[in-house]
Amino acid sequence: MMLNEQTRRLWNKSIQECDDREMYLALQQLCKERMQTMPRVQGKRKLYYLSAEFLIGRLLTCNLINLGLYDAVAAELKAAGKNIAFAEEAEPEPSLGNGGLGRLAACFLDSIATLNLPGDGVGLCYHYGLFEQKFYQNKQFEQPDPWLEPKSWLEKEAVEFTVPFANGSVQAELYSIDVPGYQTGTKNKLRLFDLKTVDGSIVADGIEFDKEDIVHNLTLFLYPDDSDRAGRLLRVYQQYFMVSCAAQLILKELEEAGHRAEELAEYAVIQINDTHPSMVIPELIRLLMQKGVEFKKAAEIVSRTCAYTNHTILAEALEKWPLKSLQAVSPEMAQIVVMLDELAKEKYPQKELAILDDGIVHMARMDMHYGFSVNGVAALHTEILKESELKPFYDIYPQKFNNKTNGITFRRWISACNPLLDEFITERIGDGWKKNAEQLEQLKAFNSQEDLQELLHIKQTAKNALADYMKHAFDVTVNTNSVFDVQIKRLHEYKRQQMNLLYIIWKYKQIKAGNLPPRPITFFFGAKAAPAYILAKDIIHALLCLAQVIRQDPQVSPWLNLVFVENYNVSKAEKMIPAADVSEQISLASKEASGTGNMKLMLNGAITLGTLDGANVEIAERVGQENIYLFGKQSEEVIALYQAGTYSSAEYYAKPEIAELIDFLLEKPMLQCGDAGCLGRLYQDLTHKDWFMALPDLIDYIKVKEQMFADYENRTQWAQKMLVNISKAGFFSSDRTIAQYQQDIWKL
Ligand code: 26Q
Repeated sequence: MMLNEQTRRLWNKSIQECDDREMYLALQQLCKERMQTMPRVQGKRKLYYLSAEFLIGRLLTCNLINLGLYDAVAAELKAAGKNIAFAEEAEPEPSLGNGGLGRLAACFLDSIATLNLPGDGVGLCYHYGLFEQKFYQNKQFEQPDPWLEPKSWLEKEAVEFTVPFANGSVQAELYSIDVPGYQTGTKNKLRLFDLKTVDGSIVADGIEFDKEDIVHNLTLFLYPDDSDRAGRLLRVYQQYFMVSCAAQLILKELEEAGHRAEELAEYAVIQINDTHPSMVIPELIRLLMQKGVEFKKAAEIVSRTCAYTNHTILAEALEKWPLKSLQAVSPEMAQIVVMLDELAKEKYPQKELAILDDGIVHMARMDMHYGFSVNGVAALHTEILKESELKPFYDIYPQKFNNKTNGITFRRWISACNPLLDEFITERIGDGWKKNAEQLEQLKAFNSQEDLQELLHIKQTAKNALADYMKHAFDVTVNTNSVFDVQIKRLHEYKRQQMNLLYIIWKYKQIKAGNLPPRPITFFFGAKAAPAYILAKDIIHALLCLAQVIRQDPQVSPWLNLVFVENYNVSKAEKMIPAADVSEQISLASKEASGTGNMKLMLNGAITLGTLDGANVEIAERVGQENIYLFGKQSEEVIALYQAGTYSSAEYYAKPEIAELIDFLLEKPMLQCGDAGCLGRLYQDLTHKDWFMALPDLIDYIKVKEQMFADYENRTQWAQKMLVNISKAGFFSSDRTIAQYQQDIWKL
């Protein structure tokens, strides 16, 4: 009944008379009204999770679940002859993140609220999220992706701040999105700042716009990872705008709660999500000094307030800005950075510990000197930080270092996206696992023939659903009897989609030679490449060309299918993950800080094929050798190879069995589908550079993958592996991660 009231009030229509969009908006309004009257989570100390990205995805389903409304609403719709799925599909996806780091922030918000911890997310309200990916002539093109609508989840707050840039001040407005806890009756908020004078009409062709026109462009776009240098200064403007607003908000709330500026650390804690918000440290100090706090005292207060999370060990991804850039954006803030550097040098004069070195500001170093906690995002990652990447800092501040292995919210990554699996679990062990994920362990006992058949049936149903979606959305046919092998993540050389490409070429050649696999295989890819990342785009091109070669080959196409899903995002992930049989986690060991897709796929009963990298190590520890397929060099060996500098891809190319796979890139079938320039560049890279060492792991990868496809044919044994994976996934709940942040760092 509650929905019918809503559609009457909103549209003066019955449920039956509403179209999908009207239905979606009525449901959104229903949630918003419920959340408006909900109290905020209370506590002494408040967390501010500062992040340039919150990849929240669509909100309707998860909000209905957390508010306890989902079942009632779905039933009401069903009684009216409607399916809630169509309303869900009408929601535009806010793509306010690049990938893992942004999605992690979104999972954390759900868990923070669910654990009843007082904590808000603070970031930017980009008008276009990450670009929309389009394929044309087997290449990626980028389009703006508007997501804001007149009626959205955003609410305007009655707060405005002035941000003082060197060349004039700008005005900021604040929007917020309510974040309800799962069955808590309380909420936190995601606060997103926007520039008042932003103007979408300056966007020209594709995603091109005037990068100098700060007053109109500042919050238009989210920066793609590793983007071009031409627009770099804009990134500094964005970051300073974000942290200046955040710092003003934090001090305002402190004051409103009746506390003094000197008491900041007692009442607030700031989690700095990678170095993107690191300028909050000098900015807070600047504002405290304006309030009369002396510099050293202000630095000490802020150091007890801020904690830093590192998400990468790729040296080229650690942010460094020329001091000149900071000065061009905010001379006052830049001056504080210089003072912080001098203060740190008094105690620690060593070059490798310097914040400012040769005119360059090392953001992570500022976080480590002036934060009270530094954490990595998986056990292996944190060890590597301590032993190599950040070793000089670990030597002087060992007590600051700690690990927080990433996690994912089970509300979205099982309850919302895989309701049949949710039901399978709940029927057997009750619903306690939704609040206490470790209870999933109890599922392991349910391994009768009947249970395992049921599990296989649920997987098959999800595969059928994905196949239906591929048909109506892309007019692509997939064989639902094939193995679904899935690699979904940003396109990066270190993630090694190119190694998967070489496997598929190998398989193609095997089939041509008459060696047929036990059953057909569908290789799914989903990946965006940063617009300026040439080699990543070449890999996409090669995969799309290979897909066409396979499609056009009647001898191979009954056995192989390569499906590259255009514009991979959270909504696509929610469709692909429940349907996956195999989870490709094949990064070069030591390079993937954690990964979180690996956890989502495991939770949904996919078996991991991977290297001992990031959180894969902890997955392997929990499921045991029989329930995961591992291959390739281990991290110590890789690190030693880099140190020695002896790796030569040419030596591997000298092996005929490897050469024939790479050579295929430049043979007639591929050249007929693609661009010789792009394919040639990839060929050159693999044969002369291969910086992320795809070739040394390739033969082992092929061998282990073959074993895995053979094992897949023992369906009950495979289902047993699925069951173990699901039952061991409890550790990877973001509720556990957040409980650890609370216990060791935040102490709210
Ligand atoms: C930096 C400067 C200029 C422009 C863009 C950037 C930029 C933007 C985004 C740099 C990095 C990112 C994103 C990094 C990221 O997503 N890292 C992933 O974080 C996950 C959550 O911890 C881990 O699971 C992944 O292993 C890690 O790659």
